[in-house]
Amino acid sequence: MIQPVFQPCSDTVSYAQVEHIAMLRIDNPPVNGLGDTVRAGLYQGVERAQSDSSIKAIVIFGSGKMFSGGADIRQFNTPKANAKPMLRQVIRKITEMTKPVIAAIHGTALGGGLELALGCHYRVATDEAKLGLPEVNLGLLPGGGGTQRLPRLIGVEAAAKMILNASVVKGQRALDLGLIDAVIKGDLIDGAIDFAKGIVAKGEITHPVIDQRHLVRSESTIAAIRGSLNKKARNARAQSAALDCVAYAGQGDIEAGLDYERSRFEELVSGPESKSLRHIFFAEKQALKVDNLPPEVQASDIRSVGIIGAGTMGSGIAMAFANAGFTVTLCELNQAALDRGMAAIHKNYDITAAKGKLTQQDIQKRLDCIKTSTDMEALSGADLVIEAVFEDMAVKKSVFTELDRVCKQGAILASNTSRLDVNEIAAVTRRPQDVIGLHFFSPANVMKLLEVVRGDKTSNEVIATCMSMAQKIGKTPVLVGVCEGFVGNRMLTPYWREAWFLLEEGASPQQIDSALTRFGMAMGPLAMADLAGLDINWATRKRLAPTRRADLRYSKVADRICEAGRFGQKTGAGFYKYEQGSRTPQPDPAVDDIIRACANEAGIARRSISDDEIVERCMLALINEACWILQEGIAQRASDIDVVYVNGYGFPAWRGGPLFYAETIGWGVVLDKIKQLERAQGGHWTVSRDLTSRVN
Ligand code: T1G
Repeated sequence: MIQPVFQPCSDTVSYAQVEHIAMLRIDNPPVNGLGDTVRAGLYQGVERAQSDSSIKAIVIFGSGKMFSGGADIRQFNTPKANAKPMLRQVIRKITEMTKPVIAAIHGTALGGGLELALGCHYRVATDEAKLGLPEVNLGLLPGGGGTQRLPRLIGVEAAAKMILNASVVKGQRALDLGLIDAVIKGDLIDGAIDFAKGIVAKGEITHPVIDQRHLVRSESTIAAIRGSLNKKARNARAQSAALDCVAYAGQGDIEAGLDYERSRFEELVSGPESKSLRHIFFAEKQALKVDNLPPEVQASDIRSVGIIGAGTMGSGIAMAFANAGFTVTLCELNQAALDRGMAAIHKNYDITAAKGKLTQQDIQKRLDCIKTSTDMEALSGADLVIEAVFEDMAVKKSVFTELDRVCKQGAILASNTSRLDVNEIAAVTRRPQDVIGLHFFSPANVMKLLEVVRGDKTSNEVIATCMSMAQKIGKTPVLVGVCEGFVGNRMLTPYWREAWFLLEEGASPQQIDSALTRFGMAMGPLAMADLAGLDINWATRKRLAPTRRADLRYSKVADRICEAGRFGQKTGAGFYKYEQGSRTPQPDPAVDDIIRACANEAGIARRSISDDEIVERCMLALINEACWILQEGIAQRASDIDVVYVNGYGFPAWRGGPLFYAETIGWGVVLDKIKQLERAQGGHWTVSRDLTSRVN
C-alpha cells in the first residue's frame, strides 16, 4: 500500500501527492463529520490541486472507519454550521475542476458524506461500503445537493425511494444502481489511484451528475410515491419536503434546484421536529453508555440463552433472540404450555412471512434456534437465563431459587419483571451479583426498548454484558434502577392517575384519548390500558394499597371498572367495549355511569374540560415524575427517560420525549404550571429539587 507524506490543509484535512495524483484525506473522528474545518480544508486542497500543473487528478478519502458520516450534526444551529465555505461551495469548487476528482469510499458515506462524493466526477468504493442519504431520519432532507444530484445519477424513482426510506446501499448494489463507478477489491487507496490514472489516460473528463442538466419530468412517479407516504410517520414533514426537492430536480437547472433544496432544508433544520429527532438520535447513542463503569470491565460473550415461561412475553423474547441467531432453550412447566408458546411463535412468523418480510427458509433458520424443554435442567449450561413467568413475587422467588440450583456458575439470571423489586428476587439466590432485570416490552420480538434493571448487587460485568447483548438483538437498552415500575411504568402511574381524575372531573375516555393522540401519542392512555390489561395494574394498586397516602386524592374509576370484570381487550370491555374479534375501542355508556358514580361519591362537580387541559396535565404528570426519577438516581440521565418513552410508550419522537418536550415548553413555565396544580390538587404534584434546579 502506498504511504504518501501528508501536509495539513486544515485541522482535519491533509494533502499529499502520489506521482501526478493529489490525495485529500479527511481526518475528523469519530465519523469524519463535514464540520467547518473539514469544509475549509477540502476547499483549500482542491484549489491547491487545481493550481498545481503537475497534478492530473484528485482522490478524496476518509481516515479511520469511514469516508464520512455526513454533516457534523453537533454543529447544527451553531455558527460553525454556517461557517464558509459551506458544503455547496466546496462541491461547486469540485465540479468546476478541469481535473477529475474521485471519491474513494470505505465504511460509510452518509448524508453530506455521500453528497460530497456525488459532487465528485467519479466514485469508487469497497464492496462493504455503505452509501445513503438518511437525513429524513433526523427530520431533515439532504441539504448538500443530494436531492438534485442523486436523481441525475440513478433516476428520480430510485433516488426518491432511497432518500425517503433513508435506505443504505452497499458496494455492488451501488455499482448496479450507477451510484459508483467501480468496486475496488484489495487496497482502496491503491485501487483509487489506479482508477484515477485510468481516467487521466483516457484524456477525457465527464461528470455524469452535472452533464444531465435536466431530468425527464416525472410528475406521475412523484405523485405515486407521495401517495405512499405515511402522513403519521415521525419524519413525515421531512419526507414530504425531500420529495418536493426531488420533484424540483426535474423542473429546473441544478442551481435553481440547489437554491430550492437549501430553502427547504433551512425550514427543517430550524424546526422543532428535527431538533427533537436529532435529540433522540444522540440520546439513543448516549443511552448505551454506563456512567462510571471502570475501564477494565468487559462484557462477556452470551452464546446460549434460556427462557423460563412460554407465554406472550417468553415466546416474544425467544423470537427476539432467535431472530439474532442466538440458540434459545424455551422452558415451561408442561408440554401443553410449551406447545401453546411455540404455536404463537409459528403464528407470528407466518404473519411476517405473509407480509413478504421473511422467507420460509428465514423462518426455519430462526425456528431451528429455538429448543424446548419441560425440564429446568436443560438450562444448566445457559450463559443467560431470562425468567418470564407470572408477575407475582412468590412465583418469581420460587423460579430463581430453582435457577440458582440448576444454572452454571457465572450464568446471568434475569427477570423480565415489569415493576417488581429485583433486589428482593436476587436475595433468594447465592449469586445476587449475577441477577439483573431485563424488562422487555410486548411484543418483545418487535418493541426496541429494553429496560436493563440493575440490582444493588448486580456486578458491573453483568450490566456491561446485558447492555451489549441488548444491542446484538436489536434492542435499545436503557439502564435503570430498582423502584416501583423502574422508569417507564413508574411514570405511567401519575399519567394514568391524571387521566382518571380528568374522567371524574368531566372528560370522557374518548376525549382524553383523542386529545393525547392528537398531541402525538401512539395511543391514548385509556385505550393503552385496555390493551395492556387493566387487571395487571389493578393487582399492583391492591398490592400497594397499604402504603397509599390517605391525604392524597384517589380515583376509584379504574378499580370499579375492574370490579365489574372489565379488564380491557382481553375481556371485551374495559374503559371501552370491543366487538367480538375487534380491537377497536367503542365508547360504552356503562363506563360513563361508573365515572359519574365515582365523581358523585367523591363530591366532584363535573365540568367541561378542554383538550389543552387534558394534554397539559397528563404531560406535566410525566415530566414531574421523570424529575423525581432523576433525583433518585433511577435513570442515568434525562435523555434516557426520553429514549424510554419514545421507544416503549408511544411518545412522539418528533417531540423528543417528555423531558425534551419540557425543554421546548421552558422549565420556568413547567414549574409554574406544576405549582398551580399543587396548590389546586395537593401532594400528587410535589416538585423535586431536580425540577427546580432546571429553572435557570
Ligand atoms: N455528526 C456528529 N456526530 C456524529 C454523527 C454526525 N453526523 N454521526 C455519529 N456521530 C457521533 C455519535 O453520536 C457517536 O458519538 C459517535 O459519533 C460514533 O457514532 C448536509 C444535513 C455514521 C453509521 O444521519 O448513522 O449530513 O457517543 O456510535 O456505530 O445533507 O453514527 O461517541 O459521543 O453511531 O460506527 C446525516 C448518522 C447527517 C449519519 C457510524 N448522517 N450517524 O456508526 O458510530 S445530516 C447521518 C450514523 C447531513 C447533509 C445533512 C452512525 C454512523 P459519541 P456511532 P458507528
